[in-house]
Amino acid sequence: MSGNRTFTMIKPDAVKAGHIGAILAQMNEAGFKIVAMKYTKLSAEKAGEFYEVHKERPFYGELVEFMSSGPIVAAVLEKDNAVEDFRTLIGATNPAEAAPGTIRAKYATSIGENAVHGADSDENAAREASFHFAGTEMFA
Ligand code: 3AN
Repeated sequence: MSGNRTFTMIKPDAVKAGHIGAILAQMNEAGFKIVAMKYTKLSAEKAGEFYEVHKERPFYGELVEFMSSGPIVAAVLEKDNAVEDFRTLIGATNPAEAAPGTIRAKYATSIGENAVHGADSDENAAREASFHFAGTEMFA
């Protein structure tokens, strides 16, 4: 995967609050094209595996519990400079610090329940995309 793709999830809090449509529209309006998408639910085991890199962090248990608490939307998005531009679009991890108009400023409720995930590097975007999607489920 080159530098023009990123991976995202609309998290259980935003799904539960009915924000799937508004969040996808904001991604599209910002120039991101959907390459792959699914509405699914992570088991605790799968969520634990996805967030393996955070295993030693104090919030790991809480994060795994939250991410497996309800359905999510997983997607691969395409745009020039996708990873960095998408991080700008979603805003800071803590919604209190997220720039006005960003997805987290609008829809996140706390640092833990922060509405969306965005991959933080091209390498992680590729890893996370293949965690959720087979090659035959991605459409350039
Ligand atoms: P980001 O999602 O902005 O890349 P990371 O990678 O630091 O942020 O954290 C991954 C996820 O872990 C966040 N999206 C959030 O749900 C959760 N998280 C991060 N920091 C905390 C915290 N202090 N307390 C609870 N959950 C947290």
